[in-house]
Amino acid sequence: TPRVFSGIKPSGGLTLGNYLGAIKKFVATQGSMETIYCVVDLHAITVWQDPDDLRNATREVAAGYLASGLDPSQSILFNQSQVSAHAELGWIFNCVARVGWMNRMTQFKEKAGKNAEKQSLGLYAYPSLMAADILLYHATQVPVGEDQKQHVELTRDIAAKFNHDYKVDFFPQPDPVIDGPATRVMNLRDGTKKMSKSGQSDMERINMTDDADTIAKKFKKARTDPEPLPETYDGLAERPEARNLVDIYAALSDVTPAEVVTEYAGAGWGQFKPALADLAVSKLAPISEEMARMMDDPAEIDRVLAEGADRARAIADPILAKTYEIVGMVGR
Ligand code: AQP
Repeated sequence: TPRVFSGIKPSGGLTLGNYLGAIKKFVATQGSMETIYCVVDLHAITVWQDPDDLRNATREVAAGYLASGLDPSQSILFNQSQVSAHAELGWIFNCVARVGWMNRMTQFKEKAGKNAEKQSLGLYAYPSLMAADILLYHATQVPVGEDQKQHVELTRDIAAKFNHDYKVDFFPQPDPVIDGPATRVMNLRDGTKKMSKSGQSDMERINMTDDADTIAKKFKKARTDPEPLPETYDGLAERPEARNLVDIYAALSDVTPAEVVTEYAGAGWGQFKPALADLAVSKLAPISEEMARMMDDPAEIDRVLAEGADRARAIADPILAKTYEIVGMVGR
């Protein structure tokens, strides 16, 4: 059976983007394939994280996975730093990947802005650690949001160069799995930017822990244009904010965006936004209540993560050992 790997950075609280673009799909994949899901704490520290906030966010992301339906008896769930093979293979891939490849990564450019010189070296090298996360398990399916597509493609390049340089057929070529209506959930205040955990204003994102009133307020204040909903989905092509809200509605209700447009053709925002808020609350409230319950017992979350890490290590350690042997490291 194909192996699936994906991860989420504990760089803040989970957003609706993380839920629709990642977690919901992780849960849907579970059962049909071998699934490994990670809280990638080593990635989080590529930008400054207060240690207490990092601990809290790591548990919150784990609770988000579990409360959304991830079952630790069906999937391996752990945090990255507990399996040291990630950092070790990441180093080897730093020596395989080329500086020119990293220079083409659009996420680094977006995150660094004009301040590239002031960023951590880790933020720049992030994609080669991500390649290690995936290839350490010989995973071939990587469910991600649209923003991570380029990094999965780089993972393929790293695997191919490693195999070529060492004349082996060891690392497989993983595929990004990007489908459904919400592969790129946009910022509620600016439809040209994606919704992020670490965006400046809280009003631009829905957090998975937001209460019903906050969710309603954020959708009410979400930027839109004055036009009502069009008759067809094509009518949203030049209306990024409007399209985003329709896409979110579709993803939350498991229908296509075209079906949403048909249902609400000609409706104004005064009608659509409250309907969207009600839908979001009905889907998110049970999850956030369960997350809150779990966060009251952090020791139980830590226990699940430690057990997952044991199972992850059982797969990762032999692959790392073989990699060291291929590279020519003397070991036991
Ligand atoms: N807006 C989004 N729409 C769809 N999918 C998204 N993902 C993130 N934002 C959206 C997907 O969630 C998974 C985990 O992402 P991550 O936490 O590893 O990193 P990120 O993509 O950098 O997420 P954020 O929320 O933007 O975090 P910050 O602000 O800290 O950088 C990935 O599969 C991602 O595609």
